[in-house]
Amino acid sequence: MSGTDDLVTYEMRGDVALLGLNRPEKRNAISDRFVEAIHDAVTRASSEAKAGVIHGHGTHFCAGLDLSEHSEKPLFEAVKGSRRWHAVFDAIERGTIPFVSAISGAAVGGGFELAAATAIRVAETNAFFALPEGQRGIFVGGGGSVRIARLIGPARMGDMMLTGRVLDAVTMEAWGGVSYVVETGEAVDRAVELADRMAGNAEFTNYAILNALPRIADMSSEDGLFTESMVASLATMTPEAKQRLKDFLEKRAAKVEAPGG
Ligand code: 1HE
Repeated sequence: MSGTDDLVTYEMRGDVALLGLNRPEKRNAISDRFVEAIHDAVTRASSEAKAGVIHGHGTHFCAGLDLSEHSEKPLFEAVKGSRRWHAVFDAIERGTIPFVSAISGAAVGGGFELAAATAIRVAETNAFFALPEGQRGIFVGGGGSVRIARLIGPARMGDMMLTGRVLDAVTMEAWGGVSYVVETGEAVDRAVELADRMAGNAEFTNYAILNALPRIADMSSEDGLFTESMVASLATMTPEAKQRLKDFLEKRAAKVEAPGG
């Protein structure tokens, strides 16, 4: 693990890999070395687990870019650093297994960008979200202009960056930036529960959800519908789909239950 494994703890819970950002004394601020540790852990999880959860040790999820390193960087090094974040976060967003983020405390700047790369965000009531790049004189560089803008809309993202406003978990849920709000101390358990549910899906379907949906969103309607037909047909061809459909038809698979049912 290239000497970086202490920065991200790794544990398996059944089929789910639990990745813990482990630099609490710096509020899990992401240094260059930390990006590589995240990469190593994501690569390991992608080969060993069926789903993953990312959480932060200490009281905060992640304070974003390590500003102490960034201030020293020459221009081209900063560009390469940002591109490395893109590659690592892309492996989270469009890899082979789905990830869930469990957010407590700050999800700020690059911390919010990291959470935005996961398929689902679970936030505790104490969580807060900000994009203080305007105040710091920098710009998002970890994929936020694409991922966060798509989650909450470019106008709201611009509002956060321009004004430095800080949103609580409930407001961020209303804005579409998180999917679940839970009590303090409960995010990891809920995230593992959701990841476990995803781990029970057909692997190819999970892969198609992660990889086809964002690409189809980038396409024209015509191209998107065509691509959808191709992906849908491929999914149906897998032995796993054939078995699961047979199980349903022979009444061995769970039905869809009405909420509260
Ligand atoms: C850091 C960082 C950091 C904390 N880089 N060292 N991100 C920010 O602008 C957020 C800056 N951080 C904060 O606003 C606060 O630290 C928190 C709200 C996250 C947490 O507050 P608190 O009171 O719990 O902790 P603290 O006392 O502020 O910080 C503890 C230590 O962590 C302290 O160092 P110490 O040596 O004085 O103990 C802080 O300096 C250090 N620390 N955050 C470096 N970010 C790919 S582009 C992405 C662009 C961005 O991410 S911009 C947003 C950057």
